Amino acid sequence: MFTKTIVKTPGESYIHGLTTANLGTPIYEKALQQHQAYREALKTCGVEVIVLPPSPEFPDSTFVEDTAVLTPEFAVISNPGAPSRNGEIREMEPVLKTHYEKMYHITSPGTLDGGDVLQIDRHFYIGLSDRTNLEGAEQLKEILQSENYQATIVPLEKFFHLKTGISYLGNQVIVVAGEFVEHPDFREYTKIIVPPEEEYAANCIRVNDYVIIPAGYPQTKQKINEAGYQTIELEMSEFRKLDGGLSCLSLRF
Ligand code: CIR
Repeated sequence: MFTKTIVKTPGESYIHGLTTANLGTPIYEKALQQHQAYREALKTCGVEVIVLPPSPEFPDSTFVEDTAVLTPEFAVISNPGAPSRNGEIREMEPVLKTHYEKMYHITSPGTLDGGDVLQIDRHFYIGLSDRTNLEGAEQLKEILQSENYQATIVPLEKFFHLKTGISYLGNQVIVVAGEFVEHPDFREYTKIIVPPEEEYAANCIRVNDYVIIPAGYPQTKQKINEAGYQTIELEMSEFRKLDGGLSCLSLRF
């Protein structure tokens, strides 16, 4: 059960953010509209939505998920692996301090993006990617274990972030695409398999009674509905252009 979320409005510099997607430059006005719809969807899920103002000096800072890992008991401030994004944590830390007494930090040479961290009940999975290195993953693993959580480090083959290809819906049900469909680390879970042509829909978020999914992925939507979840579909085109998925746009706690 989540009660709060943090989001950050994209600034005008958003269109200059990092990307590997080759889908063109985002249209700023449209990104703002899609962000507004995202906020409304979160409210429908019954959570408070804390909206932070844009940070023009950090084009990618609307992807707040990468700046922290949150649990009910403590927050871990990440150490984002992209140099142009690293300063985003300086703005997020004071915000999280107003909600958490206990804070940890990932420190250099360790790097870690929150998008590489998936929580499945008491077990965290930490992806090794271009953004999260082994040192950063091991720092997080140690913090989590000291707090009586389990942690497994998962080297990624192709996905950008761990959560680009996997989401947890609760009740031991995961949504998986690509390299995670047959991955031994996720063998024990019940899987909703996303077909290759709908791979972007593998990044979805369960928020209380709803699963928020990107619009335009009918097979995945149907499978999630058949598994017993209500869905809310959102247009995500302008975030997808910068490799961003639904989870990236919020911190949920
Ligand atoms: C970046 O390259 O960092 C951003 N353009 C996209 C970040 C997406 N975040 C996420 O998957 N958690």
